[in-house]
Amino acid sequence: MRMLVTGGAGFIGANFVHLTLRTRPDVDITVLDALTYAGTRASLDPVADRITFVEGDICDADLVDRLVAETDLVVHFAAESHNDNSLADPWPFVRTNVVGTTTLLQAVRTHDVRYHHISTDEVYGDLELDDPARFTEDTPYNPSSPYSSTKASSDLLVRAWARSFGLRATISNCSNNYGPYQHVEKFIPRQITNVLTGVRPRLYGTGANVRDWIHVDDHNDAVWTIVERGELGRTYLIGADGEANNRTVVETILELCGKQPDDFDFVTDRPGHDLRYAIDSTRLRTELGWRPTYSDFRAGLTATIDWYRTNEHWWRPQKDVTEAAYAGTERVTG
Ligand code: NAD
Ligand code: TDX
Repeated sequence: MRMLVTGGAGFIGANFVHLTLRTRPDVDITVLDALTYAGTRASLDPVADRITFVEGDICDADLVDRLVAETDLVVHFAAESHNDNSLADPWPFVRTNVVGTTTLLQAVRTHDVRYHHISTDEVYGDLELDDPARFTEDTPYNPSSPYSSTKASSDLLVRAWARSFGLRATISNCSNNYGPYQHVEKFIPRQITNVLTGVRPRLYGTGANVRDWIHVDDHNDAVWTIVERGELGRTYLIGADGEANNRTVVETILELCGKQPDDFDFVTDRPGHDLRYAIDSTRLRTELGWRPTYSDFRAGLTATIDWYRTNEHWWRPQKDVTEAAYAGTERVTG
């Protein structure tokens, strides 16, 4: 089978390529990635001779049409993915997440290719900290940020193409991922690399916000489950029951790195900061029989810290420029 992976030089897409080569070595993989600040070929170095890499933009309709014509399956990861960046400048988010997805959908429609759309739980907005509810496939869309609203838009475009044009598509909405090859702008790698470089971790607001953490390999294993056994036209939520507040995550990273658990700073809160995400993945588990394998968040974090410790050459080039951008908006508050 031939597969086109968009955004395969980014965090989740690169891990998806690695997992696929380990578990489905017969799949013929082409990666399409624009190599924005968030993508690097270094994430694919270990498998460079086993895939075809195309540097290009998902908004380039001619290129996308040519690549889609030559494939059996598209798994679409490419996106602008960071909420803080979307608050500073929403335009790249509208372009890549909305126009880019539409460009892919048109090509997939023309060539009648199976399509899987990668999305986020953030399309559902947020939950109160003390609300026992979790998101399900029936939760109404209510995105908060430019990032999540462009992801919600892209999901709705997929649903429309499936209904109006019979697109053979599935959608997954996953919770917060962690693991190797994640850009240091994101919460967990930022705090790990801060500690590794002698800088205090930085918690937005009070650190009470809750995220539902899943190891990236569990996310990608669920994606394969949906691609292989999911019902066309359907949405599946992916989550591993990994709720934790940000302060607890930082304290755990500090402890696992041998530091004092209160060795962090509170900084300016993110505008519109979503309080809590929580996924109910019952549909995926009962209908498709999927289960996560990384049930121990501490163990997953320990392995991730080890990865960043031994792969400084991978993250070092991103670190200073990322921190310089944060320094422009962040103030220590406590
Ligand atoms: P990332 O920012 O690490 O990677 C995105 C990749 O897309 C990069 O390699 C970048 O170069 C590429 N890209 C960006 N614009 C492009 C364009 N116009 N054309 C071609 N390539 C382009 O993102 P990620 O964290 O790996 O997220 C991947 C997908 O998973 C996204 O769709 C995101 O919304 C979704 N998602 C992420 C999480 C998470 O916790 N990170 C959770 C749920 C869903
Ligand atoms: O330095 C920080 N301090 C901090 O307290 C950073 C970078 C973040 N945070 C907080 C904000 C969030 O509550 O940590 C939490 C996680 O932040 P991010 O890593 O920016 O993730 P989030 O905004 O939750 O979105 C992520 O999960 C859903 C991904 O970036 C999205 O692509 C995905 O859709």
